[in-house]
Amino acid sequence: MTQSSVLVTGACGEIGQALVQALAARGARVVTADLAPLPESIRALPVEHLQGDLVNRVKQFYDYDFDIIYHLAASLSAKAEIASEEAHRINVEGTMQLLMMSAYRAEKYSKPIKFIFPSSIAAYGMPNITAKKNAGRVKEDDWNTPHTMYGCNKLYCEKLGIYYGQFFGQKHLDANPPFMPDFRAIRFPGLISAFTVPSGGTSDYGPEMLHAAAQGKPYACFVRGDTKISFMAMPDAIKALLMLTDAPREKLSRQVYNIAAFAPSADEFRARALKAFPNADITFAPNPRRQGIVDSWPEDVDDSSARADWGWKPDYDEDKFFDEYFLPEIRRKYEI
Ligand code: AKB
Repeated sequence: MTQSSVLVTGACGEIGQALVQALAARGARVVTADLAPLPESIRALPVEHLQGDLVNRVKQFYDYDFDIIYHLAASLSAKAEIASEEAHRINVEGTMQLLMMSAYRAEKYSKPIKFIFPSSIAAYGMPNITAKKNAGRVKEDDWNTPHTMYGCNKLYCEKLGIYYGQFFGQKHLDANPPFMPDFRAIRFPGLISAFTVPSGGTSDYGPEMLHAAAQGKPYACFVRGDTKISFMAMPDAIKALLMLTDAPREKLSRQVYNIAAFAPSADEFRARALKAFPNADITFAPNPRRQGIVDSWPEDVDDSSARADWGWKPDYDEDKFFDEYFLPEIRRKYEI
C-alpha cells in the first residue's frame, strides 16, 4: 500500500484513530475527514485533515485522486435509535455520496478505487432469544433482518456498495463492464481498544465495563449478565481491514465478510474484570431498549469465508486479548 493515496472518513472515531496510525506507519498518503478536529493520538501524524460534515461537503473529495477509501463515519446503534433521521442521513446518504464519487472517478479515469466499508453484526436480526441461542455462529447470508436503524443502514449500504461495484452503469449484462469501485466490507463484532472508549454504540458495555474496572470506577452494566455477542481486540480489527484491502480481487468470493475472535457473556467479562481488578464494582442494571438491541444480534458469527478467501485469523483469542493486549496496555494507560 506504500504511497497509496487514502481517504479515511470518521477518522476521529475509535477505529479511525487506530487505522490512521497503521496507515501512516505503512507510508500511505492519508487524508482524514471528520466532524471533529483530530485527536491527540493522530494529530502529529503527516495527514491532511478535512473537518466538516461529510454529506454537505462531499464535493471537496472530487479534487483528490484516492486509491483507497475507508468510509468509517457513522452514527452507531444506540445513538441511531434516538436520532434515526439524522442517522439515516449520515449512514446512508454519506455512503451513497462517496460511492457515487468512487464510481464517477473509476469510470472517468479507468481506475477502480478500493472502497472499504465497516459493516456490523447489527446487520443481523434474531427474532427472539431462543432463535439466537439455536442459531450459534451465523453465516453472512442468514438472518439479514436487522431490528435497528443502524443495522438497516449498514445492510442497505452493503447492497449499495455491491450495486456500485458490480452493476452501476452496466447497460447490457454481456457488455464489457466499465471500471467500478472495488467494494469490500467487513461485518465487525463489538470492538475493544485499550486506548479509547467507545460512545454511541450498544456493544459499548464490554469496553465500558473493563475501562471502568481498571480506573476503580463503579459500573452498572446496561445488559443482563447472560448477554452474549462477539467481540474483538482493536488491533485485530485493523489487521482485518488491511488484510482485506490487500487481498487480490480474484481471491474474493464475496463482497461482505464476517470476522470473529471471541464471544464472552457480560458475566464472563465481569469475572475477567474482577480477576484483574479485585475491587471492581460491577453491577447489572439492564436497560430494556439497549438490551433489545443486543438480544437481536447473534451470539457469534461464522468467519470461514474470510479465513478461506484472504487468510483471516485473529491474533487475539479471549486469553491472549486479556493477557497480552488489554491488561498490560490498560495498566500503562491508567498507571496502575
Ligand atoms: C455498535 O454497538 O453500534 C457497534 C457495532 C456492533 O457495530 N459497536
